[in-house]
Formats: sequence, structure tokens, C-alpha cells
Amino acid sequence: MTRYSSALSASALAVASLLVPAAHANIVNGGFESGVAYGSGPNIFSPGTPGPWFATAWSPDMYDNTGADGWGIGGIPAYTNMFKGMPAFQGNRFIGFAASTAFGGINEAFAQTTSPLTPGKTYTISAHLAADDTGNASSTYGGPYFGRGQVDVLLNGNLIGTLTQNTVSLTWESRSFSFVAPVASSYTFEFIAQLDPNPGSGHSSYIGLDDIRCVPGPGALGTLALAGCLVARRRRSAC
Ligand SMILES: [Ca+2]
Repeated sequence: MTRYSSALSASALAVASLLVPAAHANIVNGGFESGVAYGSGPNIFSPGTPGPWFATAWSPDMYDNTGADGWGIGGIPAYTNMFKGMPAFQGNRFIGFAASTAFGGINEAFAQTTSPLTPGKTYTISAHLAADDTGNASSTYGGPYFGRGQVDVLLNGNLIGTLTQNTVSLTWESRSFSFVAPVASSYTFEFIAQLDPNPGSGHSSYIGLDDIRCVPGPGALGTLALAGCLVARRRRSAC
């Protein structure tokens, strides 16, 4: 195989990996569309995380635009209608969770143990985030929430990346980062709500998450950069 055809094949592979990123997904039910959330009606004191997700701190809330098993399109009444009118990014359901300075500090969190990763291989975590920073919920519930927080992602207890804060209110925005899988006997991803990182922002934050994915590869931007690099090599440019 000539260097020219080798580069072409590698480019084709890179592009192909862009087109079928979900074929080897490790996180399942990342859109929260399946499984029982509450079973007997939504409750702010119970975690609304459907399997194989499980709550690891406090009680993340399930929103279900249909109202079938979660907080409907009217939002959470006790939180002065948090996320009222907010459609899920994908399907009907998404998770909402809080980071608050109240009660000595709250960082709601949830996790999932996945199928094994390949140690040394690069993966990309992606998700869609939204923030209700309109000041909903009284101090009784850790509010008011005026911040646009972030989400730290831990793998087996170690921070591997942060899904960074939204730029505008009540709007789904895509976030992602890549990491290299460590050697481990099992793999548990945990998503932890964080305060708004900007000083003077109002700090306490209530965040929506939907369409969480973990796929092999450096991510769309990284893959495009790789493909561009290979094309550049064809043209004898340094890369
Ligand atoms: Ca969803």
C-alpha cells in the first residue's frame, strides 16, 4: 500500500467513525427514555433516576414532558415550576439536578456502571445541558437558583472532565470532552452538579442533562482535525 492510499484509507476510517459513533456506545439509557423513574408519581424527595442509572447524592429529578413518569411540562410546582415549558432535548425525558450553597453545600449526582472500556483507548463523553437560572425555588429547597452551573464527570472516583456551563438560559447546548480509559476491573461514570464558576453569578445552579453518550474516539472535532491532518500529509505539509 502506498503512503497515498494509506492516508486515504485512514481518512475514510476517520470519517466512517464520525458517521457511526453510537455503534459501540458504553453508556446506556443516556437519554433517560426507558425504565422506571418514580413508579408511583414524581417526588422531590426520591431520586428519579431510571436504571441502570442510580443516584449517588441527594435526589436528581426526572422530567417527563408527557407527565407519564416524572415532572410534566409544567415543571416542579414545589420549585416554583422549575424548567416549566422545557422540552427534553431527546425524546420526552431528561434529568434535572442541583448544586447549591444551601445546607452546607449540595451537589446532586448520579452514576452508571458500564460495560468494560478498553484501557489506553480514547473515548469521548458528550451530553446536552440546559440551565434554569431564572431564580426558581425558595431557600427551603436550596434556591433561589440564579447560576448556570457545570457538571463534573468522574470515572471510578477520578475527575476525567467537565461539561462546561451554558451560555444562555433554558436552552440545550452540546458539551463534550475526551479521555483515555484507565486499567480497571469495572467502570463507573458519575455526573456531579457544580455551582456556577463565575464569581458574583448567583452560584447556586439547577441543571438539565440529556442524551449522555460515551463513544470510542477523540470526538467529532478531534476526528475532523485528524482527517484534516491526514489530508495535509497528502499534500506534504507538516502535521
Ligand atoms: Ca431524553
